[in-house]
Amino acid sequence: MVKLVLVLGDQLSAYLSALRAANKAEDIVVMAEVEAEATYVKHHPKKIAFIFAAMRKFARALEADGWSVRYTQLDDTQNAGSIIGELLRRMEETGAKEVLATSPGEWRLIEALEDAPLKIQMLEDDRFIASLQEFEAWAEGRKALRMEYFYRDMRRKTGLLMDGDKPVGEKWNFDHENRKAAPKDVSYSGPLPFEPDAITRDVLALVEASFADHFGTLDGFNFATTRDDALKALDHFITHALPRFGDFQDAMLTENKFLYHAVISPYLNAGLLGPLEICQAAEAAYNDGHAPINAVEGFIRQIIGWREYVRGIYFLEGPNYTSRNALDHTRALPALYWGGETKMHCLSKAVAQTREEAYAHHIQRLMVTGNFALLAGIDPEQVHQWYLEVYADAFEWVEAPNTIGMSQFADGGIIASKPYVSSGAYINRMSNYCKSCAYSVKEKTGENACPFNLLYWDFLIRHEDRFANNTRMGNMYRTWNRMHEDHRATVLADAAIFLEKLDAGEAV
Ligand code: FAD
Ligand code: DLZ
Ligand code: SF4
Repeated sequence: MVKLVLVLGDQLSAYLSALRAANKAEDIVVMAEVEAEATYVKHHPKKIAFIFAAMRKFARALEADGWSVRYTQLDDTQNAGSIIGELLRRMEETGAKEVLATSPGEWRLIEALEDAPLKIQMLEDDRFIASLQEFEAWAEGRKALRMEYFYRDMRRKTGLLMDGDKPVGEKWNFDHENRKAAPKDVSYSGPLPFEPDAITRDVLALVEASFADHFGTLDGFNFATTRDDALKALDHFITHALPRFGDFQDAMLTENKFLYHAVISPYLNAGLLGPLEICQAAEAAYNDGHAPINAVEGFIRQIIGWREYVRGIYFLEGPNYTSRNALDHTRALPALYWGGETKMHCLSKAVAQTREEAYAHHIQRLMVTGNFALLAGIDPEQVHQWYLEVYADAFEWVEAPNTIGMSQFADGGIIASKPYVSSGAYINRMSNYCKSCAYSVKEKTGENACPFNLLYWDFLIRHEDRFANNTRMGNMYRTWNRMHEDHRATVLADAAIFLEKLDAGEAV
């Protein structure tokens, strides 16, 4: 009996479980560009264009491989507007009675498929190193779910950078070597750009016409949209950037959006690349003497460690994870996140590049936009929606734990053992942003003082009951307590003035 095989926009892998379970000779692949997926949050136009162009090319590749594909473009007159609607329409059209699907990466869509009046066989998404059952078993009975221990298991499981049962280089983690301040000159010119072909140009025109009110520009769209091109982008990174990836992993520069980062997360998360092949390419660069251990270990840890770990947490914690708000933060997301005027140079730069590229690297996300949101007490659900909208690599299973957990501490400390907060001093050490800022990073109080300096203490004092006894934060409170009483009162008063201005919509 004919079945429909659902392939979603982030399931563009030839070895997808739903395709593996299907019968190429008789089953029908269903792919659909739909309004509902593009607008349930207002995704960045570059993200939508990337997904639609990659979907169209993947559908062609499947056809060339002998599959029968029913593909719906956004502007097709029959388009039902949602994934479920499209499945129902194609069932009626083809007489198929059953759907084969690979489990989506978001509870919203999993629940919609489960609730739909359809017979669905939902298969595990096994494009990961660890299965969800494996993660659950690892988490079972542990007091704290620390990434580092999970990561070591993934090293053992994959054999990556292993010398028998010992880690290569005699250490599991070389992170302490990966915190160099921003370099003066960057020898890498950034990710490999791809000129849009005819299919991509059609998509760009469609997205421009359909989602003009979404934050972000389509100008300069140059993402890879096929597996072959994504492989080229990976190779370019491994050859030209990986050797210095570790050293400058946490650095930020006003003039450089990418530093030595890979910019492969959209390709990996959409399924054009797989996690193991990426790590094996990096490991080969180490074995060939092309890249040092601190770079290769650091890079592999992000993929088989952090990426797998956050996915495990997202599915372990269940559908309500995105509405957690352990710190009771309620402030509305300020206009500066949408490009509204701000005098804070670091934020203005991080948001501007997000608008231009649908990309910011990890430290910009964590220590600039994320840090500010946390210090200012912004509602974590609004912060989460922002991250989900604006980045080309954002799918909820990976975005939400990074935002709600790692960045906003809204899960109460499942992912982060202490909140990732810092004053301006950290940003100044790791970047050259402060040199061009209207505020002074050296000033601790007054109108000119860097707002991160004010809000840092305001945050710690607001949440003293919760954090004062955290062993990793004791130093911060001891520093505060050593300050003169008058100074402390001025810091808190100035922070309150800053937040009032922020709430009043002033360009702070
Ligand atoms: P590189 O720095 O070159 O790292 C290589 C790869 O490691 C990445 O491509 C990515 O696949 C993986 N990786 C690195 N850090 C993480 C991490 N913390 N979690 C998962 N994978 C990681 N990553 C996403 O893929 N999608 C998201 O929606 C997302 N949202 C984030 C939100 C916040 C608030 C924060 C702090 C981080 C978020 N990250 C997210 C993690 C990280 O910032 C991005 O993976 C990274 O910036 C992607 O750029 P890159 O390919 O140049 O990464
Ligand atoms: C993100 C996205 C967008 C913008 N559009 C589509 C689409 O039109 N059709 C589709 O199948 N998938 C799309 N996606 C990806 C889905 O939203 C994604 O599969 C879920 O959020 C689960 O990760
Ligand atoms: Fe950002 Fe403060 Fe530095 Fe300005 S002075 S760039 S606000 S950290």
